[in-house]
Amino acid sequence: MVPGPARSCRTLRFEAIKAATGEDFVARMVKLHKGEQRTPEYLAINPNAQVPALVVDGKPLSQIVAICDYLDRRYPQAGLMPTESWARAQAMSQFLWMNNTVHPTFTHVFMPDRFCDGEATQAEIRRFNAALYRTQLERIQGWIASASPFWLGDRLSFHDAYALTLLRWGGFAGIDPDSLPVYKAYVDRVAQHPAVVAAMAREGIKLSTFKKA
Ligand SMILES: N[C@@H](CCC(=O)N[C@@H](CS)C(=O)NCC(=O)O)C(=O)O
Repeated sequence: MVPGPARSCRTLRFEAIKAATGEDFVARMVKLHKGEQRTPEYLAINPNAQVPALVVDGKPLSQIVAICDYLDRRYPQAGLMPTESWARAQAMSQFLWMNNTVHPTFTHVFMPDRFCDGEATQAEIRRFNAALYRTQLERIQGWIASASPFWLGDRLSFHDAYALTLLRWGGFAGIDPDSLPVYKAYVDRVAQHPAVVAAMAREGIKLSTFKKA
């Protein structure tokens, strides 16, 4: 399996599956800052030149939602998504919004050069999307206000992995996690789960990325 690079807690879902099923995986880091996503070897795995990608029995799969849906169906005993139809649809709706809206907003903050030329315009794209990203984190904070202890209840889910990652990225967007206290308390709780501890240690990342100006 090739879960993608470090820096984003991407191996968390695999650690959760390992804890629940004993199934192991191999993580390979793809260094985006070195352009490794554009090497011929990686493009053969994901022609979109993006991480993450999952390789199962030599066959590649890209897109976070497709990867998680596959993992959930292959390892239902890990309980990473609800099984009841309506609860699953609701959970999928929230998961898709994080993937197709919040994640791309952060991409505009982190890589504005992908969207336009010129430093001034890029700075404006970064500023505008950092403010937008904050409103999106606030919406997630509203969703997890009743999380007990995790997003979907007793068990860790894909949602917890994404929510942790998105708040962590907030620090890179200049968003102080202390200004989202309910969200931060929830992520601090998630970060104590043994699968999360293992994933963060494996990837060598810290929870806090925010630096006061
Ligand atoms: N929709 C994609 C988004 C993946 C994505 O945006 N990946 C970013 C890192 S967070 C990436 O690989 N960027 C590399 C680049 O743009 O060069 C998915 O769900 O997998």
